[in-house]
Order: sequence, then structure tokens, then C-alpha cells
Amino acid sequence: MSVAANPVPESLLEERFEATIARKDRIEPRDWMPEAYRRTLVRQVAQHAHSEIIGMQPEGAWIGRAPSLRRKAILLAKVQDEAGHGLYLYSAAETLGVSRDELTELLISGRQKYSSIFNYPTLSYADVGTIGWLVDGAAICNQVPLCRTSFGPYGRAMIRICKEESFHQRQGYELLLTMMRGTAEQRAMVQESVDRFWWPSLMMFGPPDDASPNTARSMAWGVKTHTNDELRQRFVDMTVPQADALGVTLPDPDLAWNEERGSYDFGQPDWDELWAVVAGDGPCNAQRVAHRTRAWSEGAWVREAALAYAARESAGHEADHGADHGADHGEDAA
Ligand code: BYC
Repeated sequence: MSVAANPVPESLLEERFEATIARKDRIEPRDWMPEAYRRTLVRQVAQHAHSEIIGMQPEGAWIGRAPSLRRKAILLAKVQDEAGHGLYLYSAAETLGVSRDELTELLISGRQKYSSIFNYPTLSYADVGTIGWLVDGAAICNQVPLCRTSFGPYGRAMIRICKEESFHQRQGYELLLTMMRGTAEQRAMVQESVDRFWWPSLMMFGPPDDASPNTARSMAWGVKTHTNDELRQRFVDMTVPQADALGVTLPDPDLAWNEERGSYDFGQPDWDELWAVVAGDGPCNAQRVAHRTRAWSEGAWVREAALAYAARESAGHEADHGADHGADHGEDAA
């Protein structure tokens, strides 16, 4: 009996899908899924992958100006890790039926987004430390829960990414700690950097819940397991004691411990600024996308050569395989 002759009705498929989500099991690429679930995942996983790749630029700009060989080796390794994260995530997206080429075209034509944070410039070496501490710290708060997201390949990619992100966060903190133990000028550099990155780091979690069109649907599907505001609060609570230990001031006059809630109260970022940056109007949007576009077109010959090499290798293997078979028969005959 063929499957086509007796298809499972869509209502039953949907019921199974909902039951898997309710049990908090994983949806895998081979499973039936609603088209809107697939689209949501492609959107989020692609944006996430693009963020990792575009995120190489602000820090990568400092590799050639690292203050010591040790700092240069650390930064090189970190930026290389971000490339790896992008590749795991593009691979996860590919299991949803989209190709990396398609996604890159959507990024460079401005039809897909990447995290707002990478549209801010890095103006001093302290920014390398601040990105590690605040930006990777925010990324960890956001991404650790994503290890339990409902789509298998995305959740599994997140596990490895989070391990590397916590190393990134610590290297940033260690860099800032070293600078804070240095000269008055170095301490001022750290404070200036933290002042610039604090509010954009809070914006990484997305708009407030009441202005977030995707959260309710994504939570119901288990794609997101916490709301934007919940994770932002978790980040503030985690970061304030670290700022105290470091000896920097977070630039928010409303920051205060709330005994009743057992959490910090804090001020609101400028949400108009987030929307402007997301719409393409941030300080570095044009530069970031232009750089990515140039790298994509200048790398075209590398991709073509790699594909041609892979095709030749697999043709060679097939020929060898055929010859082996011949030899086997020959031996048998002998
Ligand atoms: N930036 O309904 P909402 C890293 C968009 S890389 C840009 O709340 P959602 C690292 C949002 O996409 C870390 N866009 O959306 C790398 C939506 O637009 P569309 C990257 C933003 O998806 C290198 C609209 O606004 N992390 O750590 O439910 C070096 C409405 O928002 C932003 C991830 O990608 C923003 N900040 O929630 C160092 C994490 N905020 O798509 C470090 C995975 C909102 O409807 N992503 N938008 O046109 C997520 O967790 C969620 O997608 C978000 C947004 C929390 C970001």
C-alpha cells in the first residue's frame, strides 16, 4: 500500500506535532511541521547565523591592533569561533529546506536581519573586553534557554555554541579586569566603553514583551522558552554584581535593588533607537552589509573551486570504487 494512496490527514499530523510540543520533545527535520513554524524557525535561525558572521566584523577590526601577541591569539581564536557558530547555525537552517546561498542573498539584500548590537562601532581595545563581557554575556542569557528549543538541530547547535560563548564572556571580563588594574587612563577607557555598550546590550533581547509581535507564538511552539523581558531582567541581575566587582558604573540612574521582587529595577533603553537600527539606520549598518557583500562576492571563486574539487573527488571515488569491484571480481576469478 503506497503512502500517497493513503496519506495521513493533516489534522492528525498537526495533532501529533502539538503533542510533541506539549511533551517538550524535539521536532526533527523529517517530522511534519506547520508551515508557519518552519518559517519562524528559518527567520530566527537565519538571523542568528547572520549575527554570528556579521559579529566577526567589529572585533575582527582589532586583530591587527591587539596590544600583545597573547591578546592577538585570544582575539583570533574568538573571532574564528564566531565563524564556526555561524556555520553550525546555517547547517541547522539548511535542515528546514533553505540553502546557505539563499540566506546570504537575503541578508545582503536587506531582507533578513541580524542583531542590532553589531551596528555599533568598536572605538577602542576596551570594546573587545566589553563585547566579551556584555554582548557575549547577553548572548549567553538568551541562548542557554535555546538549548531546549523545540527544533532539534537548532537546540543541538546551541549546546556547543553556549560552551564557547561562556569562554568568550570570561575572556572579555578578564581583559577588562586587567585594564581596571592598570592606569587611570585604562580605567577611563573601560568606563567609556561600558557607557556606550550598556544600552545596546539591553536592546539585544528585543523589544519589550508588549511590543514583540513574535513572542507569544514562538513561546507556544517552544521555539522561545522565555520572553524578551524575562531574559533582559536575568541579564541585568547577573551583570550588576559583576560591574561592582570590576569597579565600573553602569550608566543607568534608575538601577536599584528591589527587595520585594528580589531583582534589580532598571531604566528603559531608547526603543526608537532599536527600531531605527533594526530598520537599517544604525551607525554601522551600511558598512557591515557592504563588507559582508564584498566578502561574499570576492569569495565566490573559493566556493566554486571547493565545489569543483568535491565533485572531482567524488567522481574519482566512484571510479576507484568501480575499479575495486573489478579487482575483487578478478581475485575471485583467480
Ligand atoms: N536586533 O517579536 P520580536 C552573538 C526584530 S550573536 C535585530 O521580539 P523575536 C555574537 C525581530 O527579529 C547573537 N532585530 O522577535 C556574535 C523581529 O523582526 P522580524 C544573536 C531584532 O524573534 C559574534 C522584530 O524585531 N542572537 O551573540 O520573537 C560576536 C520584532 O521582535 C532585535 C540571536 O540571534 C535585535 N536586537 O525575538 C559576539 C538569538 N530584536 O524577524 C556575540 C536568537 C528584535 O519579525 N534570536 N528584532 O522581521 C532570538 O532570541 C530572538 O529572535 C530575539 C527577537 C530575542 C532576538
